[in-house]
Amino acid sequence: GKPTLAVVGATGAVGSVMLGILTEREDVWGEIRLVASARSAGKVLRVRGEDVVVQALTPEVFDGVDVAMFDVPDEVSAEWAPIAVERGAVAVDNSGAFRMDPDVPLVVPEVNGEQARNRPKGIISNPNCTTLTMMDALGALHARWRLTELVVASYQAASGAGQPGVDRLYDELEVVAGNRGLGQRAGDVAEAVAAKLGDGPSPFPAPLALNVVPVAGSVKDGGWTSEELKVRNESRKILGIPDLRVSATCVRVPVQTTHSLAVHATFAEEITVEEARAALEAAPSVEVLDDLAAGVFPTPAGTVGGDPTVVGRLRQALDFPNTLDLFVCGDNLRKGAALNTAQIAELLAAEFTA
Ligand code: 2RA
Repeated sequence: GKPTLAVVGATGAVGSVMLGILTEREDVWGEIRLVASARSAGKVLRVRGEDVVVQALTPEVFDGVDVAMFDVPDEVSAEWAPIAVERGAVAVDNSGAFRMDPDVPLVVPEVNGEQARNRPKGIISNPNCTTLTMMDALGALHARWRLTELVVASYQAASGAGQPGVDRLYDELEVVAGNRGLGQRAGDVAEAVAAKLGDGPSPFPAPLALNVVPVAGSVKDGGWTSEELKVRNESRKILGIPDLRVSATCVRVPVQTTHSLAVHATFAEEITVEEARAALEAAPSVEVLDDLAAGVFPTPAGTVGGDPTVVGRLRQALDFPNTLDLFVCGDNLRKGAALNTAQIAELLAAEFTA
């Protein structure tokens, strides 16, 4: 029969998108079990046109499960993915808990899908959304010109911080909406937001409305953030280039969903815009929107809700031979999270039914 799937974290921002994706895509699953914290157990969610009651996260919930997807915080995955494996499932984990474990493959099906078969711990990791947003495009270019250096700046959406991030962005936008005097004096937006929202919890370290915040993730050694280190470490692992030179600056912007990246990619061989465009157009999961004179370029608002990685602004870097500059947008909840996880799970489903 068809394999049984468990979706752990079904009620979160990524989980909700996952239920839509499971409903839209070719149905390779038998039973789909929805799992969340005890607080959300008993809720009824729709998947594949049917109502499904959410079950609490317990060891027994994994009995009979073939594939268990996890969209939960790192510490929950660290504890529960191995329990799912003990109960007989393969875990596909979208947290940071296992991504850099040498015994856990870090998989983007279009780039290194074959690595999903080698999973000594029974766990496969899904990359962080910021890395993932550019991987299909960079994988296609790397296959031909060999990537040697990557300098990126990200423009990350509020939903990267989950539903609390989205709620906070809209709460702040309500505070600033209609107040055209704001944004002219240092600190006035922060004061207006604090006056209305008090010390209400924000996942962001500064106001996001009328602002950009050059901090995403947690603070790490040397002044780097966790997001910036993930871009470096995960790009190296996925592309299989252990000595890839990477430098990233990760920035949060007042966008609901879809991360963007300004990418400065250097290759071992000379690359032209025309050849790069052809290679990107040939990549099935990449869409090229690149006709500046005609006003055609990628934006997050024009990308959100779709599956492809959208690239544009292709330029031969004027002062850097072998370097291509480009702008990349990808829905951080879809390809950046739920879609890639679903694609990995489908590779497993194909193995089980083969
Ligand atoms: C963010 N990449 O955008 C993170 C989510 N995993 O905050």
